[in-house]
Amino acid sequence: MAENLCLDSSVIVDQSSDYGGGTYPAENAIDGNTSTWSLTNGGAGEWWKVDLGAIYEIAWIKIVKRSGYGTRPKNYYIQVSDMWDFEDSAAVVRTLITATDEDSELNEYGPDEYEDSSTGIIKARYLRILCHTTNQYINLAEVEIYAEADDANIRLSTISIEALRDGAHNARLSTISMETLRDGIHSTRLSTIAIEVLRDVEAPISAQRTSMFLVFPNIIIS
Ligand SMILES: [Ca+2]
Repeated sequence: MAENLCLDSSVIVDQSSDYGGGTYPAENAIDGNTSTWSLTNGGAGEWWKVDLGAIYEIAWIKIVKRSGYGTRPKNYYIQVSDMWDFEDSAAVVRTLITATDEDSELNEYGPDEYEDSSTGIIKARYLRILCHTTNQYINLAEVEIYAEADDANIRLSTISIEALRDGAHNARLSTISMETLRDGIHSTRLSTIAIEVLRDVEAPISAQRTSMFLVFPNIIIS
């Protein structure tokens, strides 16, 4: 299981305003305790944001709202950026989720979860929850962010090689199949590679050496 990046001591958070004069700071959303929560005022465009300290390939975001207050907020974006100042015109902001009144699933008591699809990997250092309607409080028990497993987590689980020889020295058919099993964040991803090599048996092969290099990049096949 990957670690929740937000629990790292170097992570910085901020929020647009502090309800109750700082009684419920932004840090309460990353203290690993769902019974403590951050809380903004209910003004216009309230936000909560986090600086992970480095760029990560984000795979899974989980937002746990305060128990009993699943509609705080209920109309919001989850956005990532490569700049801390999301308001900067030069910032590249990517909206992952737009939660609206009509989106009952995201507006229930949660947790709200977002998982990256295999069509693209989110690379970001900064994440923001931004209300897109007024009179919305942001009341977060916990925000959890998990990164993609690194390449070391690609495990070659099965290698089978079948070589059939015809007579004394003619290689005929070789089959190499491999299964790679990737332990993802909370799912198992499986890919299979099969290679067949068919050789002409008419021409005797006096000596045969085959070298094969297989390079496994960040394979993710759902
Ligand atoms: Ca908390």
